[in-house]
Amino acid sequence: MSEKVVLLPKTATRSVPARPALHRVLLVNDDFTPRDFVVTVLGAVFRMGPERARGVMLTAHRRGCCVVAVFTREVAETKAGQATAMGARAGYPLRFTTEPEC
Ligand code: TYC
Repeated sequence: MSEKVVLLPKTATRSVPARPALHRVLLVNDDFTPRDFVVTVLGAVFRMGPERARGVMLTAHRRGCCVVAVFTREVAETKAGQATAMGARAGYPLRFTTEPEC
Protein backbone atom coordinates (compact mmCIF):
# COMPACT_ATOMS: atom_id res chain seq x y z
CA MET A 1 0.00 0.00 0.00
CA SER A 2 1.51 3.36 -0.99
CA GLU A 3 1.04 6.31 1.35
CA LYS A 4 0.49 9.68 -0.06
CA VAL A 5 3.04 12.17 1.15
CA VAL A 6 1.65 15.63 1.58
CA LEU A 7 4.16 18.40 1.67
CA LEU A 8 2.93 21.30 3.71
CA PRO A 9 4.42 24.72 3.17
CA LYS A 10 6.73 25.72 5.99
CA THR A 11 5.16 28.43 8.03
CA ALA A 12 7.39 31.41 8.37
CA THR A 13 8.34 31.92 12.02
CA ARG A 14 10.42 35.05 11.76
CA SER A 15 10.52 36.53 15.24
CA VAL A 16 10.03 40.25 15.50
CA PRO A 17 12.54 41.78 17.90
CA ALA A 18 10.84 43.28 20.95
CA ARG A 19 10.90 47.06 21.04
CA PRO A 20 13.01 48.23 23.98
CA ALA A 21 10.96 49.92 26.69
CA LEU A 22 11.44 53.68 26.69
CA HIS A 23 12.12 55.80 29.74
CA ARG A 24 11.60 59.50 30.35
CA VAL A 25 14.23 61.72 31.89
CA LEU A 26 12.68 64.29 34.24
CA LEU A 27 14.22 67.51 35.49
CA VAL A 28 13.19 68.25 39.09
CA ASN A 29 12.99 71.80 40.43
CA ASP A 30 14.84 72.95 43.54
CA ASP A 31 15.30 76.32 45.26
CA PHE A 32 19.09 76.53 44.99
CA THR A 33 20.48 75.67 41.56
CA PRO A 34 20.94 78.82 39.45
CA ARG A 35 18.76 78.97 36.34
CA ASP A 36 21.69 79.50 33.99
CA PHE A 37 23.46 76.47 35.40
CA VAL A 38 20.40 74.30 34.67
CA VAL A 39 20.39 75.62 31.09
CA THR A 40 24.11 74.80 30.75
CA VAL A 41 23.59 71.22 31.99
CA LEU A 42 20.66 70.66 29.61
CA GLY A 43 22.84 71.87 26.73
CA ALA A 44 25.87 69.79 27.72
CA VAL A 45 24.15 66.47 28.46
CA PHE A 46 21.02 66.58 26.30
CA ARG A 47 22.46 68.63 23.39
CA MET A 48 19.66 71.18 23.75
CA GLY A 49 19.91 74.64 22.26
CA PRO A 50 19.69 77.56 24.73
CA GLU A 51 16.09 78.51 23.89
CA ARG A 52 14.72 75.02 24.31
CA ALA A 53 16.84 74.44 27.43
CA ARG A 54 15.51 77.66 28.95
CA GLY A 55 11.92 76.58 28.18
CA VAL A 56 12.46 73.20 29.86
CA MET A 57 14.15 74.84 32.86
CA LEU A 58 11.28 77.35 33.28
CA THR A 59 8.65 74.60 33.02
CA ALA A 60 10.40 72.64 35.80
CA HIS A 61 10.77 75.86 37.82
CA ARG A 62 7.03 76.65 37.55
CA ARG A 63 5.48 73.17 37.69
CA GLY A 64 7.98 71.26 39.82
CA CYS A 65 9.32 69.01 37.07
CA CYS A 66 9.54 68.70 33.31
CA VAL A 67 10.15 65.86 30.85
CA VAL A 68 13.53 66.47 29.23
CA ALA A 69 13.69 63.60 26.73
CA VAL A 70 12.85 59.92 26.14
CA PHE A 71 15.48 57.21 25.60
CA THR A 72 16.01 53.49 26.10
CA ARG A 73 16.38 52.71 29.81
CA GLU A 74 20.18 52.50 29.80
CA VAL A 75 20.67 55.78 27.93
CA ALA A 76 18.05 57.56 30.08
CA GLU A 77 19.71 56.39 33.31
CA THR A 78 23.21 57.28 32.08
CA LYS A 79 22.23 60.78 31.01
CA ALA A 80 20.20 61.45 34.18
CA GLY A 81 23.22 60.33 36.22
CA GLN A 82 25.66 62.51 34.25
CA ALA A 83 23.41 65.57 34.55
CA THR A 84 22.81 65.05 38.28
CA ALA A 85 26.57 64.55 38.80
CA MET A 86 27.32 67.86 37.03
CA GLY A 87 25.12 69.62 39.58
CA ALA A 88 26.66 67.75 42.53
CA ARG A 89 30.23 68.59 41.37
CA ALA A 90 29.26 72.27 41.36
CA GLY A 91 27.66 71.95 44.82
CA TYR A 92 24.00 72.10 43.70
CA PRO A 93 21.14 69.72 44.54
CA LEU A 94 20.05 69.58 40.87
CA ARG A 95 18.26 66.28 40.22
CA PHE A 96 17.31 64.34 37.08
CA THR A 97 15.21 61.19 37.49
CA THR A 98 13.94 58.52 35.11
CA GLU A 99 10.62 56.68 34.81
CA PRO A 100 9.25 54.14 32.34
CA GLU A 101 6.87 55.33 29.61
CA CYS A 102 3.53 53.53 29.72
N1 TYC B 1 14.27 77.11 40.93
C1 TYC B 1 15.65 77.44 40.62
C2 TYC B 1 15.88 78.92 40.93
O1 TYC B 1 14.95 79.68 41.07
C3 TYC B 1 15.99 77.19 39.14
C4 TYC B 1 15.77 75.77 38.77
C5 TYC B 1 14.93 75.47 37.71
C6 TYC B 1 16.39 74.75 39.48
C7 TYC B 1 14.70 74.14 37.36
C8 TYC B 1 16.17 73.43 39.13
O2 TYC B 1 15.10 71.83 37.74
C9 TYC B 1 15.32 73.14 38.09
N2 TYC B 1 17.15 79.31 41.02
